[in-house]
Amino acid sequence: MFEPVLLKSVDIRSGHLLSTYEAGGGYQALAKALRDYTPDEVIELVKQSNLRGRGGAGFPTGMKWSFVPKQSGKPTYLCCNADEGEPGTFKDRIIMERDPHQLIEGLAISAYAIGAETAYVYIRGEYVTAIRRLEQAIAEASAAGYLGARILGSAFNFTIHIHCGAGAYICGEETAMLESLEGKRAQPRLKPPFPAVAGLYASPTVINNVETLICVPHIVVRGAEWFRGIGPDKSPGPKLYCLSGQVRKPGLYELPMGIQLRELVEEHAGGPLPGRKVKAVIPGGVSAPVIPERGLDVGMDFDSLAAAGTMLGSAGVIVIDDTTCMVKVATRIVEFFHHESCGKCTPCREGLNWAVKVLRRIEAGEGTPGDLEQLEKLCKGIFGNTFCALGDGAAMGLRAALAHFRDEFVAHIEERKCPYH
Ligand code: L3W
Repeated sequence: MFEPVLLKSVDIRSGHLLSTYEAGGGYQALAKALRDYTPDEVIELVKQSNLRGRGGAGFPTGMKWSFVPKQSGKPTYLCCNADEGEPGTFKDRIIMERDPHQLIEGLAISAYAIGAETAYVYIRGEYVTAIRRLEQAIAEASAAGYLGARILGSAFNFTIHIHCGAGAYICGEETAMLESLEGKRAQPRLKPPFPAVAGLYASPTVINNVETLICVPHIVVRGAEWFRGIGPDKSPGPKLYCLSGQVRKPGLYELPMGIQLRELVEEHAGGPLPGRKVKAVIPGGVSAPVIPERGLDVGMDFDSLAAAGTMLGSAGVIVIDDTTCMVKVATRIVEFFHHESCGKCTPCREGLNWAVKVLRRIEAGEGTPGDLEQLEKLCKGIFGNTFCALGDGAAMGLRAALAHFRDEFVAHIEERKCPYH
């Protein structure tokens, strides 16, 4: 039987308070890390655990930490990406609202490992309750000596600052986030150099997602083998899945990495609404290409989903049933990316604008015979030709919708109307 650890306190009314967190064993991982491990040993432990980043790309966390140069002569920064803007994704919000000390402890241990004395938590501005709760928790943790100077009698000093976003999805892209933190317009930087070498104020900077950071205290307390024992060896650990769309029991679920998508949708989320059938699932936020129902027998982990032509992304699982028009779904998703494009790269800025126009006319029953080929050409022009993953996400999603649900697009063009209306 799988025992949830990341969400174990989120249903407790006082879960956001220090007293509740301490009563459940909170901050013992920080004490253990400072007492028993050198920073390099913490990095080694996280490497051994095979923890991979939960923000979208699944990069090995311990490896990312080990890229930080030891003697750069500059301060090292830790940034927490809490700009949860991916449609269908709400896991980090629940953690920050209901169990913010778990994040603070994860930040403190991670900062100790990489040699950072300062962390910035970049939070989506709309997350008003999460911001307030995290501010309160930082104040409580500072008063109790878990933050500040000489933490728990050690030589480790650590401060956390909160920075609120202002409603731009692009700030979730790590280098745009750094620009925004520096007070500039949030446009992605070219990589390399990667932030681990030259990030915030050109200093070494580690950027990790909220869920990645909260795994760290559990790895310190329970060990790397415990973590690796959950789910696939190359992509292990407890995982938060956000279930939304046309299912009976939408919500946030903690289950092993690698669980079958069909089990997640049909058993845990209760399956489709009465009288309906699942038609398709978007497995990892709208950046992840859609999977038709016949593809649901796939493990929810980075490698299995990549092999299936999609990705785990933020694990925002959006279920689409047989009453929904896929042309409408594709149009809304491309409209979203077009709206959120920062405009820096021409293929993304112009290509998405063009794609939205074509999709809107198909949806309205005014499509023309060459439109699908035009959309495919646009996807080809965008994919791989932009600084960041935003354009790629849009192009991959549109390509998948065209490939799997071509008949619906063709029906709109030939019948000159939406068959669902
Ligand atoms: C040092 C190297 N570091 C790679 C680091 C890199 C980054 C991570 C992954 O995100 C997905 C996509 C979006 N030396 C390195 C290195 N790194 N090689 O590893 O890098 P990469 O380039 O594979 O992916 P990416 O462009 O950072 C693409 C999603 O992430 N996304 C994430 C949003 C996350 C939030 C959130 O956490 N709240 O909003 C944004 O684009 O969907 O799936 O750290 O620096 N040789």
